Amino acid sequence: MSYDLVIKNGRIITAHTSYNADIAIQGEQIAAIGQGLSGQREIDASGKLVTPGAVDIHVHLEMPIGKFTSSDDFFTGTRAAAFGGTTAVVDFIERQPDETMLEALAARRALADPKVVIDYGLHMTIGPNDIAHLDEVPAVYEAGCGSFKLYMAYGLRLTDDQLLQALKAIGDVNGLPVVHAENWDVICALVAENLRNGRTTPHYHPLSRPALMEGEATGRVIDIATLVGTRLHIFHVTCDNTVQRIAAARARGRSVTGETCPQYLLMTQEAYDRPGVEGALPVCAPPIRYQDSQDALWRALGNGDLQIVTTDHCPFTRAEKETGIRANDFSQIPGGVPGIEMRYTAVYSQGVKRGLLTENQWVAACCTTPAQLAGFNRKGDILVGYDADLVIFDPDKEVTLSTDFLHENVDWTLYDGVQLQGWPKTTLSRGRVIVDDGEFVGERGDGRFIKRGFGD
Ligand code: DUC
Ligand code: ZN
Repeated sequence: MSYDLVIKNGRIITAHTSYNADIAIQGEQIAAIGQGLSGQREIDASGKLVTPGAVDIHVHLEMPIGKFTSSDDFFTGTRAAAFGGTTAVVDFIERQPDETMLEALAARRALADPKVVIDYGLHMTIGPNDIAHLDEVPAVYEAGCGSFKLYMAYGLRLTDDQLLQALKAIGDVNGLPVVHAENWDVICALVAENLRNGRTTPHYHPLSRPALMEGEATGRVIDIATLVGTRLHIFHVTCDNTVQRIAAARARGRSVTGETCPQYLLMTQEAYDRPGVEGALPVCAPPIRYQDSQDALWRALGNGDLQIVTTDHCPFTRAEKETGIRANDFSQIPGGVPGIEMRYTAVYSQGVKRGLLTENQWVAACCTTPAQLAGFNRKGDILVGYDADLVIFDPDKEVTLSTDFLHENVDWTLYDGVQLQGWPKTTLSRGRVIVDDGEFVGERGDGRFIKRGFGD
C-alpha cells in the first residue's frame, strides 16, 4: 500500500520507548508504523528524532490583562508555537458579565478559529462572578472545554468557599480544574508594605510573592480538592515548597499534577535586579526564583514529582513593561513572559543534553502527559489512529535565541543570546507540513478547536 506521506528512517521517541521505524500518514492520521513503508510523498528523517507534536496547555494569546492585551494573537502565537514544534495549545476564556459561558466560548472561538495554524483548546475561567453560573458547567464541558481555570490571585481570585463550590461543580462533570495557586492576601500586604517604604523596583516583585506562600496556597487548594474528591492540576510551579505539596498529595494517592515553565527552569531571581526596563521584562507571576528552586524543578521533572512543562506564554511589549518602571511601582508592570516557541528545545537542551531527563521523559513532559491531562484524546503520542501531529527534530542543530531568530510578536526575549542544542526541522499538523526548514508553510485558520473530555 502506498500512503499519502511516509516519514522514513527516523528514530521515533515516545514517552515510553525509542526505536527506528517509518511512520505512514493517510489523510490526517497516523496509519501505520513499521519498516519499509512507502508513500506518494516521503520525507527522509535519517539522523533525526521523530516525536509527537508538543502540546502546551497554558498559553495566553491576545488576552486582555489590565490595561494591555498580550501581544501575540492566535495567528502569530500559534505560528511561533509551530516553529518550535508545538502542534496544540490550550488558551483561556473569560466570561463577560453580559454573556453565558457558552456565549463566551463562542466569542473566543470566533477570534481564534480564523487565525490558528495548529489545533487548540480552551480552558473556561471560573471567577467570583461565575459562581452564580456554575449550573452552566455541564454544558461547557459538553461543548469541549474539559478544563476550568481557577485563580487564587488577582481580581479573578476565588475565596476558599468559592473554590469549594467551583471544584465541586467541576468534579461533578469529571472536568479538570487547573489552578493559579498563590496567597493573594499576603501578596497584597507585602506589595503595599514595600511600596509604602519606597521599595518600588522589580527587585521587590519576587519578594512580595514568597515561595512559602505559593506552597501554602497549593496545599490549601489540594486539601479543598481532597475534601470534595476532585483531581487537580497546579499551574506554573516555581519552587520546592510547591513541589513538595504536590508530591505529598500524590504519595497519599491523590490525583494531583503540576507543571513548570521555561522561565523557572532557565532563569533566576537576579534577573529582576537588571537596570531599568530590563528588570521589568521578567515580571510574571508566580515570580522566577533563585538557583536552588531551579535545581529543585529539574529534579522534580526527573523523579516524577512534576509532570509537565508548559509556557504560560503571555507577552507584553517592552514599552508596556516600561509603564511600571515609569510609574515607580513594580506592581503595575504587566505580568507575563513569552516562551511559546523555545519550550520544546529548551527542555531537550537543558534537560536531556545535560543528563537530567531521558529523551522519553522529555516527550512525556512536553507532549504525551499534557495531551492526556488536558483531554486531547488523539494527540501527544505516536500511535496508529492518532492525529499525525509530528515533529522531525534535529538533535544536533545549535541555535542562539534572539528576537530575530524567534517568531513571537514581541520585541524582546528573556533568552537573548542563550544557546540551545536541538531544533525542529519539520512540524506536521494533522498530516500537513506547516513548518519546514525554518519556513512557515501552513495556513492561517487551518488549526481546529478540539473538543476535550475525559470519558466517564
Ligand atoms: N501570570 C502571569 O505572569 N501572566 C499571565 C497570567 C499569570 O498567571
Ligand atoms: Zn497563565
